[in-house]
Amino acid sequence: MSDTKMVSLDAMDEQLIQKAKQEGVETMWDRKVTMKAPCGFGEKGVCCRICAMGPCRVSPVEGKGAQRGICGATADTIVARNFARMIAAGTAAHSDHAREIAHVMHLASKDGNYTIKDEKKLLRLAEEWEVKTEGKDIYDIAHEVAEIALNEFGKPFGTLRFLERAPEPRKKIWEKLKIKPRAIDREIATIMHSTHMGCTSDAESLIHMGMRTALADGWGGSMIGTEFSDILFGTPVPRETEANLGVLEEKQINILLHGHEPSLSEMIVMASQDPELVKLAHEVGAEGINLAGMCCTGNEVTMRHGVKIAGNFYQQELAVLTGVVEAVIVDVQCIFPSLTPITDCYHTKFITTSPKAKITGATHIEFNEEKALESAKGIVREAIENFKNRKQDKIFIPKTKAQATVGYSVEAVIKQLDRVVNSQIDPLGTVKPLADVIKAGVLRGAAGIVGCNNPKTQHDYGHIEVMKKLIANDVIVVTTGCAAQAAAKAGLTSKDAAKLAGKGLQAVCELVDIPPVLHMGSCVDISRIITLVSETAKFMGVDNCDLPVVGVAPEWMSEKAVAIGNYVMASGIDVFLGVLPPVTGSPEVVDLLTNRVEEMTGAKFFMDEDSLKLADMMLVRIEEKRKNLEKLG
Ligand code: SF4
Ligand code: WCC
Ligand code: FE2
Repeated sequence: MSDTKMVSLDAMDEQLIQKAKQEGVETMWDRKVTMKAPCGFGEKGVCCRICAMGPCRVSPVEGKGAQRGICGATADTIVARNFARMIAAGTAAHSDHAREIAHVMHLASKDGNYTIKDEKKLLRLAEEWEVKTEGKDIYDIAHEVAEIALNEFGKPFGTLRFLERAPEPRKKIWEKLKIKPRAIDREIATIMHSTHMGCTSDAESLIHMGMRTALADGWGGSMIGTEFSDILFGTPVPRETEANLGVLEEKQINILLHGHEPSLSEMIVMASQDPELVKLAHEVGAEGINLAGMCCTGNEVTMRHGVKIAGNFYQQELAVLTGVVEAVIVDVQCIFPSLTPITDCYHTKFITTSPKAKITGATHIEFNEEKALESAKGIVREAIENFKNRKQDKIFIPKTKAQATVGYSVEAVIKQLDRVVNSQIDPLGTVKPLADVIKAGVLRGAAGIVGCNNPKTQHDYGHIEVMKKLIANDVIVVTTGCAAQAAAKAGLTSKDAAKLAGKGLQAVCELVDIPPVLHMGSCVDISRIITLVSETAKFMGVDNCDLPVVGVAPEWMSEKAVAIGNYVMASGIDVFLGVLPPVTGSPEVVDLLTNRVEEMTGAKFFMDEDSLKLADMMLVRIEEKRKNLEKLG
């Protein structure tokens, strides 16, 4: 058995893991032990399964073992191809999510389940995309804008529309490097083509192409995902909530929302408030219906409704172990197939809803967007009817939970900043106050801390330690995804956490009335961070790479994170990784990513498995950027 002390920062996780052992239930930790050390070839990225002459695994060490695959591919080629394919897969995931949301907007109608919640944001976007709005019904505008977005996936000519939002020097860099993404699907297809057996073998070219595809995620799919979700479901504003498994309620129907697309979770939120279903919940002996979120769908509904956060990626099995979850409702991405055997050990229903993510042994209730609320009600009803099946002797809800303030969209951040603007002198609604405190050095810089959990590190340790170190050094933190949930659980997204910040950041938190770590949403909402950085750069008349800003993924695990890392880097922001990507088998690829890309994009990757060292490297880099910024005046 693994040393459970290594498992998590949170003692509560360990209590549940002990419970699993006592009840003979297998968790990811048991499987991690069975798995032993990861395959060395795979870990270094030097195994190729691209054609049936192989699989070929080449030696990362010169002179030892096979140096080339059967076709002659070198370690550099194999590593770069595998890496590029990770980017393509990640981009596909975020972008297909966005496509669904755009379809939902195309469906939206005044009397339908899906309506337009943020008309102003829709009108702004319509103007940006030159859609005529005068005298037109808001839904006609929505449909037209949605159709344009849907065309971004497959248009035959031109490059993506949202690229125009970048600072001018950034656009020039992309132009020069020829990495302005064309249609989103096209960039994904191009990678799949170029990495096919016998196509591109040049590592640099693959990294290049990878950047273009990744940019199709950040400035394409992810940005569409965020913008359209805001228009449909409302742009988040600050609100209070709670986080960690202690939010589960013994006397209520607990529904765990896990996955990514708000089109499903929004409807479940509505269904859970349906008077008939609330009545039914009382009839089965429960005091109410308690929704709790996990991973990004959890972030989406906490940002817009304050739905409580059950936990992050690595807690999905632990939530079921409490014995009080009536249903785990999932759509796509980051869902463990082990939720089938683990829910079988309890009364919990495991309900899949998307044809894109059917899971063996789960109950599949397909979510139908055309009859969204009806579908959602059916799903909630299943959960309610399952309440009677709880096994009383298997119930254990840890007490732990923390207060959190969430909901920091870019609009919300700017609104907070307005508090310190003297409107007689300066206009409201700009990033000027942020630019001012950065220039003055009150804030040394900003960090976007994002990404998953990974059993290669202690649960949440990387997230929390890096955040604490940065805020103590007057670096403001913005966060999304499972990193944001880690922060919420640790109390870092509460305003109270300002006491852990350095003097400068503390003063900013007080004046602007914000926590030192801002929860900005789900993984696609990293586009919010990119937008905020770009707006600040534009305001200061510089490029993103000139700002003392870093991107960090201390515990990443998914292909989506690889796409994110690459678009953040290609957008001019340094990326710090706490888990090594499978590239170390190629000195050429490592050199490209951690060194040579800087000449191209003004940013590069830093990698170190020691989070604290990583944080030190960030602080050094931030100060370097500050010096250069001063020179720029
Ligand atoms: Fe081996 Fe080349 Fe085929 Fe890859 S593409 S499996 S290296 S022969
Ligand atoms: Ni985004 Fe990572 Fe969480 Fe999944 S939900 S686990 S990709 S950070
Ligand atoms: Fe996510």
